[in-house]
Amino acid sequence: MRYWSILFAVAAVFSVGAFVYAPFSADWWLPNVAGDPYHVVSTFGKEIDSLYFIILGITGVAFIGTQIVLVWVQYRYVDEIGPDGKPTRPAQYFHGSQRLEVVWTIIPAAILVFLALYQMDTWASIKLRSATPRVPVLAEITGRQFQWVIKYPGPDGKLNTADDLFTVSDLHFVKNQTALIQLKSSDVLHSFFLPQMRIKQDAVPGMTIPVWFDADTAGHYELVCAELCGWGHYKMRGHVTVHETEEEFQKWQADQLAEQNRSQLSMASESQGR
Ligand SMILES: [Cu+2]
Repeated sequence: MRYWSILFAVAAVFSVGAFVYAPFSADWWLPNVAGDPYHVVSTFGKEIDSLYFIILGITGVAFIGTQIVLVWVQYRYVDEIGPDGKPTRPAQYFHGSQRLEVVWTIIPAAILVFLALYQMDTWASIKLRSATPRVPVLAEITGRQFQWVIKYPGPDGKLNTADDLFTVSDLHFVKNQTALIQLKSSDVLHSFFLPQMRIKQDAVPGMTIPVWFDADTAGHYELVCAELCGWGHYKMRGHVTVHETEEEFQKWQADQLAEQNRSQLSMASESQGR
């Protein structure tokens, strides 16, 4: 039945078409700034994206090639019954082709080695502890089922003091400043994911992992968990606010601290009243 190969061809044409069309349609493409869809906000975002495009190009060529072969094989070797009621082309069994296997092992291996070497500098500059920028820690972020507990050092700049500010899944930092966080997990594996800043880092129980990023455009972005961490995984969607100026950030922090103290006071007086 050649109908099946036609059906597969339609699916292949549709998916190849979507693949080719996606880069030209902002809504389908990588997450960036609202109203400026092709602008990467973080300093190393461009580097990450160019690596992504190289991998996408290679896998795209392989994808289109395999789709063509898939449809052609289905069409060419369709099961046909002759007028005598027997298959016109009986099945043949063979033990495979060693040459073909060598070729399709060596080519992907060579591509993987190339990618591994090519991305090394980018990885080293973003992920290695030795490359951690020497800036004050913005916050300690602890993933837990199912929220991001964010602890800011407060006005004294030191963590674990009386003026620490706590927020839940609400991350704030300042435009054009390197934000350095200490990432932790208090239960299972989570993955700290800032799609617009091209940052993804696992939060591992028992470890404190430095993570840094920046943004050249003030605004609102997303913080999500990219690790399926339990039934409430979807709830770990948080908000990121990039402030235009340091003053604006300080003001936000002061307001939040006042609010935090007020609610603590009211909780204390409530418990005394009982
Ligand atoms: Cu999670």
